[in-house]
Amino acid sequence: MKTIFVLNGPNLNLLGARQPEIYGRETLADVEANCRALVEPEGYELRFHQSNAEYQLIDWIHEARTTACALVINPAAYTHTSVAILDALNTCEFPVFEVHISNVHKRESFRHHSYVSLRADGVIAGCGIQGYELALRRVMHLVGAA
Ligand code: CA2
Repeated sequence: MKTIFVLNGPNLNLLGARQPEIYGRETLADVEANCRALVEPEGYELRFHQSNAEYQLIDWIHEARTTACALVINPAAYTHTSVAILDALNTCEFPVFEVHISNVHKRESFRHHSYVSLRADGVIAGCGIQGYELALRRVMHLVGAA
């Protein structure tokens, strides 16, 4: 069975609880349920995680390196700061997609630069939580039957 990792960075555990005008009212549990409903009937295994710790995200990327066929990541604020996450992603040979719930390019200038985009095969921003499903559809198209 092919495994897809979906990783979420700091503060995304608060999704739905704060700033609904930017991030919407749905929770991270809703995001996970939507992702599962999309990929599991197609026969893929989904590993869905969130952490506020940079090292934990890196450890999951390392685990994905040897077990996964693709990875979708919303690195949250680490998008704009983390060379360490970029370095970890650069060790992965499978498709990597970067997702942002908000349109980072419509926001503060410090959100316009992404280290992760230097590795990502595709970037989806500003499509709300639907961006995760869009990324997963692209992943399934690329990696083929589970
Ligand atoms: O738009 C996105 O998905 C972001 O990755 C979200 C990050 C932000 O730093 C990026 O620039 C863009 C912030 C995640 C914080 O999530 C919250 C969700 C609800 C309430 C408070 C924070």
